[in-house]
Amino acid sequence: MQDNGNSNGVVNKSAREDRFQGHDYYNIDELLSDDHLLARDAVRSWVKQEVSPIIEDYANRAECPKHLFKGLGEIGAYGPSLPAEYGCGGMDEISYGIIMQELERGDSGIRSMASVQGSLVMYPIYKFGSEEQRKKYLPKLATGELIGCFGLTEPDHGSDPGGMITNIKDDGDAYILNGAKMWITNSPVADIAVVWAKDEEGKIRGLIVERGMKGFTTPEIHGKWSLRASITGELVFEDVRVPKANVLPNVKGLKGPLSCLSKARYGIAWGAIGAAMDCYDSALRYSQERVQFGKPIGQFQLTQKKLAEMITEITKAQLLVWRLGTLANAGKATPAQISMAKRNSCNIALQIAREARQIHGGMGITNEYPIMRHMMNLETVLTYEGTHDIHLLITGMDVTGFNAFK
Ligand code: TGC
Ligand code: FAD
Repeated sequence: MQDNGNSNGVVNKSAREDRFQGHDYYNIDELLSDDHLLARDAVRSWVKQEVSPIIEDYANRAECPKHLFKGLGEIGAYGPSLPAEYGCGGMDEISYGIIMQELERGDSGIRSMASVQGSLVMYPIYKFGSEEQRKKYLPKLATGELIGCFGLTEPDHGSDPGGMITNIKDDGDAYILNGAKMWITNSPVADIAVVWAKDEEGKIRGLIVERGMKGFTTPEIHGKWSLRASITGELVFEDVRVPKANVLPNVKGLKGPLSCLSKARYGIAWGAIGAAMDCYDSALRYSQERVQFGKPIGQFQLTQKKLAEMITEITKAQLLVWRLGTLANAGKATPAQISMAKRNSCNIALQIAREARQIHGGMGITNEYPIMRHMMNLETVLTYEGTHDIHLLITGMDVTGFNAFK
């Protein structure tokens, strides 16, 4: 990293430091417990120590910082709200959300590493697995000794996962699995994959597929301009023999994977606000330090408009997810409410990243600042776990009673 000035007169060294400070315009911290604040501070300092110094470099090289998988386990980022008896955090849903927010403040790809493991791998094993499956997998997943991935999307079935063609056929004490999954976070490094496939009756079942099973491969997807520090791949199944003991016994149908998505979308609703806060924080500081026409650019009304709108949207989103968290703690958060928060947080975060980029001028396109990386990441975050438009239609269906998907 350079530490000399650049042609804009901005000192690179200070820009490279993680100078992030939280923003709490409506004293929302007063709504949080000591445990929430402790979790937030612990993860924030971990991100400052472990993520910020390396993330631009890894994103630049399109490489996943795999050494962080263990560290994420150490800070309790995997399944924070799952029960302690399986080695998980035993915390409430607001703590889970805050942890995701702090991780995504660092990088959406780091939050992805945690939310796939916790919400899409550990949660279905906990919720739909047998006691043997829980004991076998959850403690090792909680520490990061095992890495998991979640296979729902297929090359021809993204927004419409119910059309999947990956399938299982009965073969005595095992099922024979065939098909392919696409766009799978962590697949090339995963030890296990929670895979959703149709049985001979056309019912969707969940299976735990282990690396090393014959016919199972996980090719990496290259060429992403988004989530570059997260590793993404395929899952390919060619006559893979999966023991029946690896089938999740307690769910059949699309509601199985979709309820995992609800858990993960909830985390993203919090997480994307973290990325927005980082962009706002950087833009605010830049507007106070960068001088043009003889004064800091923050003195210009158009810059103030951008910053005022950013903090307004961040504050509204913070209140929305806090309320969602209280509903989730009471077991009352509906999938449609989660959809609204996921869509809103991703949308405002992306808008904020774009405005923050403008405030940084030319410097905004460089990796001296986190803005462009967040912006590119957020294009994925807006799309995965249900696209912006799919979530609009979920809300539309909820309020009108008409299903636009059928
Ligand atoms: P539909 O007929 O509406 O529903 C089928 C059954 O599922 C139930 N259900 C849900 N249950 C729990 N949570 C939810 N969010 C649920 N949504 C629906 C529903 O009640 C029904 O139950 P039952 O008992 O009647 O059978 O299904 P549909 O085929 O019409 O599809 C509806 C639609 C489009 C909303 C849904 O399929 C959808 O959400 N599509 C988006 C797909 C998506 O989000 N894929 C994400 C893949 S995973 C991923 O992106 C991970 S990124 C991870 C990272 O790196 O962080
Ligand atoms: P499509 O479904 O083909 O959609 C294309 C466009 O059509 C979108 O704009 C969409 O909104 C629109 N559209 C579709 N249907 C409708 C409709 N009915 N009405 C109006 N518009 C519509 N999946 C996993 O299973 N596991 C993972 O770990 C995972 N990780 C991912 C990581 C990355 C980096 C990415 C990019 C994706 C990941 N996904 C994962 C897949 C992700 O969930 C899908 O990309 C997403 O659900 C959209 O599916 P699609 O890309 O096939 O787009």
